[in-house]
Amino acid sequence: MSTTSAHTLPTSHEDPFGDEILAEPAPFHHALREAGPVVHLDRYDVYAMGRYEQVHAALVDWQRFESSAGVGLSNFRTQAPWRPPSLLLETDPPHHDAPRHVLEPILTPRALRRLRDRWEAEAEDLVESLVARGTFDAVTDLAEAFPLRVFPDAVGVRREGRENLLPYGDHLFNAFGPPNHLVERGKARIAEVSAWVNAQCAREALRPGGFGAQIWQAADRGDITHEQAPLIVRSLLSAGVDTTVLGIAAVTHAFLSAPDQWDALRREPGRVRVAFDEAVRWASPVQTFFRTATTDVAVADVTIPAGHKILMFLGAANRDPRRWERPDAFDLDRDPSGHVGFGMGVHHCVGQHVARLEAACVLSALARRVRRIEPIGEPVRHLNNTLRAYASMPVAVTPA
Ligand code: HEM
Ligand code: OVM
Repeated sequence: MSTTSAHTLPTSHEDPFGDEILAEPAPFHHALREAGPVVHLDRYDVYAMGRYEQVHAALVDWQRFESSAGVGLSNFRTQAPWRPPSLLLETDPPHHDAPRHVLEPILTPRALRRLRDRWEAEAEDLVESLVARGTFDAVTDLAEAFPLRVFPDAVGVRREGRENLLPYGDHLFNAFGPPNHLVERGKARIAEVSAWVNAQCAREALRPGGFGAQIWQAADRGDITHEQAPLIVRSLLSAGVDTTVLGIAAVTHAFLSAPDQWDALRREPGRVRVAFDEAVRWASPVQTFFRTATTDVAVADVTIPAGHKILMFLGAANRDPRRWERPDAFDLDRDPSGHVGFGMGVHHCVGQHVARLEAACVLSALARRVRRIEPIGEPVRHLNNTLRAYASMPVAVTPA
């Protein structure tokens, strides 16, 4: 990184969406934070933030850092979005308010209590079968298997076709980045995959009582329109699967790399919740999101010109040594609250209690039944423009 243009605005020629940085982002994150509070990425003519202070400040300032021009590289004001924009992620107040107020009460910890017993039983069942096998793939057999068992049921989506959910999310999160080979890779199947996802958002497709049906009931009450309801269901199917898969993969990876922390969790299983939040800080399954400057914005001693995109590196902020002591350590004794892995401000993750409950069920079952969990091969990453994703993570477990 160099300081070529104005002497206060460092420039980087790197491509953060190139295979090398996606596979191992830490060195780039370090360079970005060290270069300054704001860095110009000349390859895309966007501004980037990697320090906690500026990322946090931008996330809570929706008036100057808008989402309604899209939270990917492409600007919706000049380029047509690949799908109708999300009524949550890709809007700002006041349009954001009604969808948000509808979704929030459906996903509170209190509202999720009725799911708890079933999800715990499913986790026990899955973990029991994995312990009986002794070796398995922690990505496909655990991190993907559990959410795919419980989450579509909770939304109220039928069984047939669920294999479309992961490819849909993979493409959606790739599409927040530049139109590179990762986006091309998803294009072949996306028409068919999207058609299935969109069809599941219709009232007739959703089982009574699930999150999806509750969204339609909110439309009947007049809290949102009947035109908005299917798009809000689509948000659950968009944001609710790959993210939790990668959250569970991340916490598993964290314990593989810090076996003493596994022993600590087994001694005090009440720490499953802090373990998951610390893993979300440590790994940041959602690595980046963009905003767009609504006006010229002064950040530190740099001015970001109106209309420009700003790339916020959640993963870099979550390991900023200015904010975190020993940021690279996965440490159950730390207080991870305040991390930006679920975002911050008006768009902060509305599904985080769903993610936490899923992870708590899986981790509790593992902590009860597994004395040791060890890698039997290197974890293999799956490249995605936005997600810190894995293809496989071979492990062996010793029963408790
Ligand atoms: C928003 C991460 C799980 C639904 C967000 C944002 C982040 C995030 C970073 C903020 C986006 C922004 O500021 O532009 C994660 C992670 C998860 C997770 C790391 C799992 C570990 C879920 C689940 C659901 C969900 C399970 C659904 C049940 C949403 C929705 C939004 C959102 C709808 C948009 C909220 C809004 O704009 O008001 N998530 N998420 N997420 N998340 Fe999550
Ligand atoms: C949505 C949506 C899609 C992707 C991610 C997300 C992390 C939300 O369709 O609302 O939040």
